[in-house]
Amino acid sequence: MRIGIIGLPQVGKTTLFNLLTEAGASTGFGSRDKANVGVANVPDERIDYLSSIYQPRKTTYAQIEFIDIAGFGPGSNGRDTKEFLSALQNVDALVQVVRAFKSEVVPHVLGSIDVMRDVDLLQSELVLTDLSLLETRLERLTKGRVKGKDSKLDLELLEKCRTHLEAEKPLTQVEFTQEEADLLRQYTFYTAIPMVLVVNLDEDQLAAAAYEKHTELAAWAADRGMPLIPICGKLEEEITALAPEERAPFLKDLGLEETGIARLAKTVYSHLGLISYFTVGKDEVRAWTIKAGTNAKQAAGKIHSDIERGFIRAEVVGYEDFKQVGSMTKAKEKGLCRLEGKEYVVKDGDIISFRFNV
Ligand SMILES: Nc1nc2c(ncn2[C@@H]2O[C@H](COP(=O)(O)OP(=O)(O)O)[C@@H](O)[C@H]2O)c(=O)[nH]1
Ligand SMILES: [Mg+2]
Repeated sequence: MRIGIIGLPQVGKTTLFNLLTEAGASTGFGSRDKANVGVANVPDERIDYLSSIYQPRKTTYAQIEFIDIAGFGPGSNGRDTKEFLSALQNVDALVQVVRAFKSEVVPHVLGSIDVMRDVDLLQSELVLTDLSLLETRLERLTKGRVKGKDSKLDLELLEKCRTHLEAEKPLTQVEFTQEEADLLRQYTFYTAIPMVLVVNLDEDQLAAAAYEKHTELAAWAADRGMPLIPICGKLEEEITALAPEERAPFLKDLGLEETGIARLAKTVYSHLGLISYFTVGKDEVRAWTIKAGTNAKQAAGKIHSDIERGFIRAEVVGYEDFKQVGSMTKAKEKGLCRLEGKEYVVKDGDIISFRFNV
């Protein structure tokens, strides 16, 4: 899974990228021309708990890859929109960072802070790009230049997309039949990429849980089915600088349950329809990433294709069931361990041991 971080220059993209991936890429003015790639762990209290029980040699969290794409739009140093857009190809989701924080030292590239202007700007750019892609495709289809293909469905699909795009509606918000959705994938429209919105706040705004136009932004995001996550980049940096044991008390003082970065990673994960199942043991406690709806046999294939091919059965204990008794032996004694076949749909938090034949 690859997630692109986008937004205007100087809004805090690289700061967030560093916090997510601990990659240490350079931030600030003049550092914006480079795309950074890194991997982030998805924090998971369940993995923490299972590790405390098993004391494994290795603990592995679910991971997502982030790409910090160079700034887009005004002030992006003449960077070509085309280049920006091509960096977006092959991403599974986007995180758009919008700036609300005030700062004397970091001027906003457009001279003032306005979250609505900024989100509208990027959204229009994506919508317009999709419309022009669409026109090209339509033209080719109507001129019959795509040979050996019944293009009636394609034409209908593109007309449908056009109607929505002209109403400035991102394609993520349009309902498609399975057949249409399959067709749509080949067109790689930008507004069809799921998006999470992050608003980067200063300490005062975070404390007040308010900033200029925050109700409008919340409505805008809700309208488009985008989760909206408030984060204070500066504060997150301070938290990261603390010793691990000091972090929880610090957050508690601020009335927060977890860091904004943790919430962001989790939100991206679930917004993509991803869930985790776990394997446990003395060697490793590990989260495995699957799409919701994956069956046991396919899930086994995440570990190794041999396990999928030779699949016999899955021994499954739900995470909550395990936590009630605190050990696998007790879970089995109490009949909490189920034997499931290949069609079993794996649930988020299932602890699984696969039986297989090679
Ligand atoms: N005051 C304040 N400054 C921030 C915050 N987040 C980032 N910055 C600063 O804004 C500048 C641009 O940040 P950067 O992450 O490089 O932005 P990018 O161009 O979007 O990648 C840097 O000097 C950061 O230290 C924040 O929450 N508050
Ligand atoms: Mg940057």
